[in-house]
Amino acid sequence: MSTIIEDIKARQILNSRGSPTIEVDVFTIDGFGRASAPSGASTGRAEATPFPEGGVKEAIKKVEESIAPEIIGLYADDQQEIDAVLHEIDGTENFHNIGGNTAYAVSLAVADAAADSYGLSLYQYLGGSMNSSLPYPLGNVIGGGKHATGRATDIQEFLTLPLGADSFSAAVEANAMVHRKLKKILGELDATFTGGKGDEGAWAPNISNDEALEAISSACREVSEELGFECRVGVDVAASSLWDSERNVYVYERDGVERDPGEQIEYILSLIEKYNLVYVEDPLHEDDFEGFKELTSKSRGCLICGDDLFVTNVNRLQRGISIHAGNAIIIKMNQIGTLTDTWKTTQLAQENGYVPVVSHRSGETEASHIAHLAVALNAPIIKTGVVGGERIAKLNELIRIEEELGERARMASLRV
Ligand code: 2PG
Ligand code: MG
Repeated sequence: MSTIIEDIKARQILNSRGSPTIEVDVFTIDGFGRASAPSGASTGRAEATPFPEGGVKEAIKKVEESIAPEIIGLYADDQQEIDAVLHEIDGTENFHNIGGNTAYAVSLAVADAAADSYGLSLYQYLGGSMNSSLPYPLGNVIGGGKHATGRATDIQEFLTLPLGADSFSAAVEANAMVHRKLKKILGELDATFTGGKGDEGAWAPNISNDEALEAISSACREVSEELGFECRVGVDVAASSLWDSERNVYVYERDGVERDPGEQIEYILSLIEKYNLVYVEDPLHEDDFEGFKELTSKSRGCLICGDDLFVTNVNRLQRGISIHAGNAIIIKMNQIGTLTDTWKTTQLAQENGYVPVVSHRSGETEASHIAHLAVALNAPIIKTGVVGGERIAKLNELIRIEEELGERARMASLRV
């Protein structure tokens, strides 16, 4: 068995929005790995640059001309070395030269090839199979913001979290039921509703934030009663998309309201209380560490999660930890580029009691690596969407992993 890298190929494929992205194949002497990069619509300013100037075509050239000559001949199971080489070739802080998505696809395809060389599943190779746990699926069921258009909700995502489920399969079923029930509820609320969905498969009706919260709360209640376990509600405000930095206000265009930072915190606290929210992501804009700190200290029993705030970056997370800003972090590998960096940030989060939430992007491919990543990293939550082939690919993979783990399968420990 050898993990020596013999060849690496890159090509342009499409993501779920029909936009071009990069896919990378890695061949070792005894194995093969493949990975493709997702892409965001509501991206954080501090994220890795997705592609070099010149886009996907240029990224492919970088793989062929700069990365392949350095990586061929190295061991695919020396992930740290591979990721260090990617940083060295790039030479900037945020993968400005080769692109974070290029780094993502190479780094992950190498791990995929190493796992295959050993005859292991990716989660087994990365995390081992004795201590692995399954994450709770956090599912986007109603949405707007930058993931939809027209008169959809200002808040980007209304999410369901089946906290009481005792298996991953039961949890997935609960989320699908919430999504199905909402079709009927939303049809009654919005006479113009055509069943239209946003980028992640969430319904995109023309309703207010409050109406959306009422609707998802009642769907979750019904499902909880039918299945006999707790199903709770969360939101991703994606507040950077609402923030007007010149006037220092959050603009809720659909709802016709503006809120200054103080009012925004009060508003979020009132939603947490009224709807018993278990999860709030990016309630404030991406540079408001102090606001996150205030909200975290004033809220109880709710995960306050940083996405655009932390961008999976260990330094930004460290800054948050030092002032107790938030208590959860979105882990999107393509925000930071490599597996090693992703692992470091997740470790730091776990050591400091922050809940890591492994997440999809709004533009996804059919690849299911993040399902393996969530299990390997022991992340208590995976955010993947509820319907649509590229979202289902992750959920179905987790159902298979649950089956493969057999008696050892257990849900991650998640205390809110
Ligand atoms: C988010 C994500 C995924 P995007 O804001 O959390 O839901 O969206 O990939 O567009 O950044
Ligand atoms: Mg987000």
